[in-house]
Amino acid sequence: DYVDQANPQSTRSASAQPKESQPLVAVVMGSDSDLPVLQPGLAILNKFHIPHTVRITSAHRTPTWMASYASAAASQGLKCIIAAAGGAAHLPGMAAAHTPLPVIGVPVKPTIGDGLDSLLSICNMPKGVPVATVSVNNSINAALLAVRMLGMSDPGMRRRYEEYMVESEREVREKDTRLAE
Ligand code: RP5
Repeated sequence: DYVDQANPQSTRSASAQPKESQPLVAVVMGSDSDLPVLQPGLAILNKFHIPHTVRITSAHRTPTWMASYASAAASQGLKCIIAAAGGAAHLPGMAAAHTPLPVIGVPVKPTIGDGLDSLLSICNMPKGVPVATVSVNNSINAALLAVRMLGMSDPGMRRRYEEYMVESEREVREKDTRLAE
């Protein structure tokens, strides 16, 4: 569920996931302004039927909540965290500091600039605290990386990923064929 931290009582679904599913992936963001960037990644998680939860856990505006959420994530049964933030993008790194789970960082392009600041803020972590960082606004790759991680212990998931690869290749080959005609 998507929970607006300014109004936690008002919950609306951003992912259309069945309520009864145990979330395996947490998708967290620094602000609800990041949500549009995350929607393509959420579509990937839905395509692979991955139960997930979507939350706002700002490293700056809700630091205590962010730390408690990341600290509890592993014991909640989550398997990985996708964390998106822009500008002074501290959320992915701070989440990684509070959890042993793999954290995938999505740099969000800020209003000013091309997003290089977000990218470097997320990937330039000190040794010992890794964040797997995708390119600016690339929530699709973040979600696909999460699928690959889950596929390590879920043969069905890995099979669906292999089917996705075949499907992707077929799409490109069809485009190539049309161009060559
Ligand atoms: C970051 O600041 C958020 O991740 C967002 O990308 C950026 C701007 O937030 P808003 O001012 O739009 O809420 O913490």
